[in-house]
Amino acid sequence: MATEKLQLFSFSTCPYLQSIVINLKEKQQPFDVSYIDLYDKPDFINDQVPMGRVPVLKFGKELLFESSAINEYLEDISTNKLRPEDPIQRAHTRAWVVFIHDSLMSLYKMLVAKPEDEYADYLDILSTQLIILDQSAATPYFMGQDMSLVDVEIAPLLYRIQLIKNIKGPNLLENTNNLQKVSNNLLNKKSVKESVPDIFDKAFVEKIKGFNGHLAQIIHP
Ligand SMILES: N[C@@H](CCC(=O)N[C@@H](CS)C(=O)NCC(=O)O)C(=O)O
Repeated sequence: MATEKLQLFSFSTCPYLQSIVINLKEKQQPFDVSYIDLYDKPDFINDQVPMGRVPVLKFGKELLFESSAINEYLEDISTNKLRPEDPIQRAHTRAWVVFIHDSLMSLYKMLVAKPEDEYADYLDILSTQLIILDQSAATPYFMGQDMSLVDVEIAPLLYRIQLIKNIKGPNLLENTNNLQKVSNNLLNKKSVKESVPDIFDKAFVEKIKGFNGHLAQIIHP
């Protein structure tokens, strides 16, 4: 595993950061997180990272960006593997990661949508994506008996879905079965519980309120 100190840069409610943190915790790899101001990013991010997007992983002279590439890198250097050996299963893993990132984007659009019909459209798109995930999910983990990179990537989505339900927003897993079981299992894991800072739940609600979209009008935090 890495010998140089791993330093992550992102902001506190970033789902892509959360997936890397879960991965590092599962691998019991020490790391530091620096939370940055998205409106005042450090120069090295503006200069070296395409589109200035975080999370970024720095160690020694290296700088990596794109959370799925970072998670794959962590697999490559770790003995505690979460990525399957079989090439077909690996391809499935990568494909589901792309699909999960698309679903996170739908969630984000649902959070920020202002007109009710636009909110309803993204709620619909996300619900469909969750049903597709449910139809492919095994239990207790997404790919079966063992935790995999798909779980690392889907946990931040499931975490947010649970928070939205807790504040009387829509129950997005209502029409799912296996996905609910995967969610219960993952959200009870130490690596997932400890993957966000203490202020996370409050910060996430504040973020929803700050978007001032339709969801902000209907939740009861
Ligand atoms: N596909 C990228 C997405 C990264 C991304 O969208 N990051 C957001 C934070 S969660 C960001 O940096 N937003 C600020 C910006 O685009 O300037 C990944 O997986 O790393």
